[in-house]
Amino acid sequence: MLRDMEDSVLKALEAHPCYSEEAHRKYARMHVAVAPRCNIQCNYCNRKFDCTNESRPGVTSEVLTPQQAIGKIRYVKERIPNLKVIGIAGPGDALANEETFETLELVQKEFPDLTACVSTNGLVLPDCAQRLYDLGVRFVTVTINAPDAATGAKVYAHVLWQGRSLSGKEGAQVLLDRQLEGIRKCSDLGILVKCNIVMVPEVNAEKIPDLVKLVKSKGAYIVNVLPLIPVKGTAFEGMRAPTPAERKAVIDLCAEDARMMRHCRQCRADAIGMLGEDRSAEFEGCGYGSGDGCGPNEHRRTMISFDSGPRKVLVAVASDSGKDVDSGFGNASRFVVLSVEGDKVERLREVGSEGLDSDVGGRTHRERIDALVTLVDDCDVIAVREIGDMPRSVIEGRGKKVLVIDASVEDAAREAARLRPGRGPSPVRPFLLYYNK
Ligand code: CLF
Ligand code: SF4
Repeated sequence: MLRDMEDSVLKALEAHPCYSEEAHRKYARMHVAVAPRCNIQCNYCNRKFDCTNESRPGVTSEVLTPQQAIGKIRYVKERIPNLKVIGIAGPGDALANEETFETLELVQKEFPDLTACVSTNGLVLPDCAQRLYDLGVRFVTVTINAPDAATGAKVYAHVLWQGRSLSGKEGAQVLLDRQLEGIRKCSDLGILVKCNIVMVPEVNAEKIPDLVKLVKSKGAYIVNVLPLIPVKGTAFEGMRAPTPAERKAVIDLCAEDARMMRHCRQCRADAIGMLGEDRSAEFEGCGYGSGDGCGPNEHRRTMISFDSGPRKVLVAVASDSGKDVDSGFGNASRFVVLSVEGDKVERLREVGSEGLDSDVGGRTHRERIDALVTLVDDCDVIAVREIGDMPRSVIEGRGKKVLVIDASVEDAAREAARLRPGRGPSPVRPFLLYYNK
């Protein structure tokens, strides 16, 4: 494979701190957290944005807009001259957010000397591979945890696919097929694919050697086996992490079949610097979350105390009539999804829960709520007439906010947009004053 590689990719590979063991001692990478939404639910993920321990006046948890990301790269690049790679690794799935592509386009224009790197759960990768290639991306990480649907069903709670929330083997099979197709497409294009596997001892550990062979057969360049980090509030909170010896044994075994990464630091969605010495705190981001690897699993919080004016916010409004907020979350027959950008409010689609009811027959109430949230998982805020504690906690656990309101659909959306995750009551200082010289 190395022989067929474009010279420019080979050069970038030699300076990529994650793909090359030698490079990680010399070069730095920077993540820009521009991708808050996700299209699946992994059982080890809790995407809450605000860390109450970190909350203090003037500190707002915030993902960056593409423009903010560019300003931050400009600022960091001047101060970290060995910066070589810009990664988009969350806090949700990079490819489930249009902001990822906007950012890549801006990076390609302003920083052609930096290597762009993207991480994803792979669900929409087959549709995005060519677009990523055209935007100059030659390094893609796919987090893939199971070589078959039965194992996948234990790892993934839901997969949002073609407007439906799929669970169990059905969801896992769709995800697996798409991941493998995406790896193959990227590899055919000349993109170097790294596969991240989250090792969960009693769930997928025994399947990892098969999985490594499978992704290798689809063209993966390197594989990274990460230990589970059990996170409170997730289905896997009671699971144990593998011991270092268990993980090493699996990596050693898999090394017979594929190139294995051994120096991963499971860094944050806003990590900056060399892999072993994260300097993100120097650059105003602070916070910590529950990440378990780069990419979509890299969902650590980003606390930023600045803002840069209007950005698009997606709001789901519970409305049976389609006119007013007239329903609670759990019993809504439909949600109107709107985008709000400054004063502009636009209806995008309606999501009905009827199909969902029959899909989820026999599920527990909690599973039904999970499935409902997945249906509107691209939204930042959910507006309802009323809501119980459990649904609220599920929604907030996915990094969204809840607004209880009695108003028309459009007015509720406007009000909800003021609450979007990451938007604080009052910015400390305008972004540009900080990041531009
Ligand atoms: Fe970031 Fe991931 Fe690109 Fe690296 S991280 S998107 S490939 S630039 Fe690296 Fe961090 Fe491990 Fe990821 S140490 S978690 S492997
Ligand atoms: Fe999405 Fe990543 Fe969380 Fe999985 S771990 S649900 S892919 S953000």
